[in-house]
Amino acid sequence: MSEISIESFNKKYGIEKKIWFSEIGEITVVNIKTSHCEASIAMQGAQLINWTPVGQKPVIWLSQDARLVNGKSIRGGIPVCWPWFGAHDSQTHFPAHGYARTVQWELFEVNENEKGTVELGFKLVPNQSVAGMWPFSCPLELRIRLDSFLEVTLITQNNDSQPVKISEALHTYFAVGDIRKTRVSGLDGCFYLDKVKEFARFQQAGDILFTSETDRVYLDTENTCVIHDEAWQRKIHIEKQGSQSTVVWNPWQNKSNAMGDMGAEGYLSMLCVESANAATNVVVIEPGTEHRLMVRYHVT
Ligand code: TA6
Repeated sequence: MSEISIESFNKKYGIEKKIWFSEIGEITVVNIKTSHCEASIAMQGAQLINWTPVGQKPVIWLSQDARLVNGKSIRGGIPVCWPWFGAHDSQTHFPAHGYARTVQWELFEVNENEKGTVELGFKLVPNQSVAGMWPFSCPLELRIRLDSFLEVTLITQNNDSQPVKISEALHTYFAVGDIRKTRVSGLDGCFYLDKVKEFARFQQAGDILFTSETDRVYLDTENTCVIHDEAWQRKIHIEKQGSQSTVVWNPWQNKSNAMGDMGAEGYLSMLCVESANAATNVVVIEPGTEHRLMVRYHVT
């Protein structure tokens, strides 16, 4: 539960039947319903956990067994991996994918434009419990634009006196009808590190098909990707800016069943295509400047 009560959230930002706040488990969630879409965003991690354009099936996947518990990562949605992606490069006891997704954020802006696009602004609340992991002055902001498209921008500001190095990802879980009838185009010819094969380096040939655990960091690519969701007769388009890496992940059956929060056979209905700066694609942010990672999703 965030410090501010639901009542005060609703008083400050609630728009009758358009924006309201609720509690799921221990987590405060802001809900939005417009003429274009429905969405929900957890205040912990500013983690979008639902985006469903009008007339579409949900585009973002949330595990049926997701645990909405304070301080624990939520399985699904768009986890913000920051200020590092994956395991910390020297402190093995630091949380995987950084700490931004498991701490409280503050909603500081809600706007609706003349076309009915709703934009929300969240900022990471400085938190003494993580200061030891990240001793830099780097305010973090997430901006979400909701329409028949979904746009998410992660903004890192370096207010420090020295350059700061980060790795990051918008670790998006997409909902698909059947992973076995799904493929991803857009990465043909790109080189990737294969986590399933001790991070050995390979080159992608053609579209990515899914027949077993898949966990790859595609490097040096700003390409737009498309998820061909054949079972649900749709394509999910993934455009990005400020991201040099694309991570593609499906845990497949054994790992999915072992994770405890993927739901029964959860792997069959999801696919992560993450817009990132990971591995050798780390980002150095000079003092007084900012770095933006932006993604834009739409369905045809
Ligand atoms: O992005 C892929 C990955 O790094 C996988 O290796 C797997 O660990 C996944 O993220 C989920 O990580 P999480 O910490 O959310 O369980």
